[in-house]
Amino acid sequence: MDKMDMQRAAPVYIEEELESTNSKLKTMAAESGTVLIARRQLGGRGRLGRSFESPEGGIYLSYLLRPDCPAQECSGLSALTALAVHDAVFDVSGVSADIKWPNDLLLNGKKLCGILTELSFDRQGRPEVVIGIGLNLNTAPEQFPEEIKETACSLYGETGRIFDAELIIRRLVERLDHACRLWTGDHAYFLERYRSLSICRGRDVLVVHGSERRCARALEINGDMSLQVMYEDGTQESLCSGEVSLRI
Ligand code: BT5
Repeated sequence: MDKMDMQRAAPVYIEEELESTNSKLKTMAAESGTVLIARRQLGGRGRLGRSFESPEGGIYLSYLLRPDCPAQECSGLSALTALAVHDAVFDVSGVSADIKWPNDLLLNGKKLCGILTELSFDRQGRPEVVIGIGLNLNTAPEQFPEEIKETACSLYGETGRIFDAELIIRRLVERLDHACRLWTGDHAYFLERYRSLSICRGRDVLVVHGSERRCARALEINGDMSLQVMYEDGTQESLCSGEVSLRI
């Protein structure tokens, strides 16, 4: 496994090809802060059993974190990650992507990045989180399969510029390190930034619960990162990211 030289305690590994960086990192019994990157994945995973297309050109990165907080407080980590990716992309390209609750980054309404955060417990019962990021960086639009051609985009496709993958990886790891260090501190700052970059608030959305679909108005992102929505009959619900997908 190649190692990237970065001034940090935990290693950053790079592989040409893996099934899934999240799956592999979980098996490595690695120290907190370890990063595993693949240039392409054969079985990239999304949420709820969905797949994440991972052709050459994208960045597929997993970050292991053993947080000093109870498991129930880990739910905000996806949001924190979305901010870190937003900032790393902005640092390198000057492009400010939108955040779509809970964990997508969009550019011109199309998906630029997906995040999959998986929580498990070590032998002592402490939480262990693998944060997976799939970022379409230099992916050519024709590399996307037909099913997602209309809904996916890459930074290259939207700007016409090719970006230095190593530079963006370095910025991303720095941003994630910084965010994870601050994680046990004040969440209010993150929440405010997340809210301000978020495109859901005040929009009409379609809430998908399994096979059921309901129209709703997205009201606010709550302090626990759930999304408060109001249905057409006036009833409200606070949605957890694990249960629903939003269609905007
Ligand atoms: C996600 O799931 O978007 C989370 C994706 C996380 C991928 C990273 S890559 C590194 C790490 N290792 C892994 O195995 N996974 C993580 P979800 O919100 O469920 O979205 C999945 C849906 O996005 C699919 O059903 C497609 O509609 C769409 N999609 C698939 N591949 C895409 C891509 N490359 N770009 C944009 N959209 C995509």
